[in-house]
Amino acid sequence: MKKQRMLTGLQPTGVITLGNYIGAIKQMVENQDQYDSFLFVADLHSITIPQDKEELSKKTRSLIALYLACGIDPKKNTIYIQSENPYHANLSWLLECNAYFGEMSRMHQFKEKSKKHENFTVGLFTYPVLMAADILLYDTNIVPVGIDQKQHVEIARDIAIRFNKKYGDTFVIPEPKISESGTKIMDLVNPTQKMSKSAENEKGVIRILDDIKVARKKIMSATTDSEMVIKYDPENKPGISNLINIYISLTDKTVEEVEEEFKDSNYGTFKKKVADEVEKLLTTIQTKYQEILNSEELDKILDEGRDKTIEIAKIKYQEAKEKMGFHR
Ligand code: ATP
Ligand code: LTN
Repeated sequence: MKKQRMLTGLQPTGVITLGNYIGAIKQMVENQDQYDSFLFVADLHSITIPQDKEELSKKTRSLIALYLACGIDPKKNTIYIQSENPYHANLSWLLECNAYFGEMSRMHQFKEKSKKHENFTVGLFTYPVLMAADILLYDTNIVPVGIDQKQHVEIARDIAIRFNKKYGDTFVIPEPKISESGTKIMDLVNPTQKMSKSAENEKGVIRILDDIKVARKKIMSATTDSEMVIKYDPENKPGISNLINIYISLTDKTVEEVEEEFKDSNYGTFKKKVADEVEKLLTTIQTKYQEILNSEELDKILDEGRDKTIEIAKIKYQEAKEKMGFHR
């Protein structure tokens, strides 16, 4: 039987965080045998917010190396850079003309990010349509993302359903796949905010390439509460619940098992255990990362990914274009 297609992308906006790893990459690694997997770097999305042009390609290469270091197997995944395939932006335009201003205005991410910048770009607004193109070009069935991206996958579904109705069956309707444990990892200093790659306060964010001692320290000084009970209660105990989420995601234990394991422990003991798990993960990834970063293998993987995805995307783009009436 033909495998279903799974696809996701991350933006090269900084060294990935524990949140990105748990929300997106870990799911891709765990499901790479079961699905025909596509994993890319969403560099076109990253320029919706100003980027340093000297840094952009370095960050892109580093992200690809991190994918591999995190356990993404290039034999089981098609790995590519979004901007190397012109059909993403091309299809995006066709879809923009089938997407409404009203629905785009309701996107949470746009509302949040546009508030942070005095003069934001049109690209920040149409961002979800480009994401829809990324997904729909490849007949994607499953899109593993963190909960913050669920709304964007839903808009991709809406656009696909609308397009199919208007012009005839063209696109597969994708499903978001949200990881069960630790759906949203929060900032360690301000646990009511998402842990974000582009966060300003480094103390709240664990980056996969952080120095191990620094990462441990961040966990040990994570904000908690004045009770001394290790109990999962995101509303009243966001700090401890966030650490529980990190711990269950890295150990594959359940919340109940963790509450039982630490029922007689204090926060310090629990934090140490969480720090041990983070240290284990970071050490493994960092060792592999250094080996991969400057290897020629990386370029070979990217060339193959580019050629393969251009071939597939070209056919889908032509089909969409013709259905909309573009032909001689
Ligand atoms: P930025 O700060 O630049 O917006 P980001 O950290 O939000 O970046 P993205 O590149 O936008 O990262 O997201 C990559 C993937 O990681 C997405 O699937 C997103 O849902 C997931 N993700 C991001 N942050 C978290 C988090 N804190 N917890 C769980 N998943 C997350
Ligand atoms: N918007 C996503 C990155 C992204 C993506 C995609 C994820 C761009 N295109 C297609 C899944 C499918 C983000 O910020 N994480």
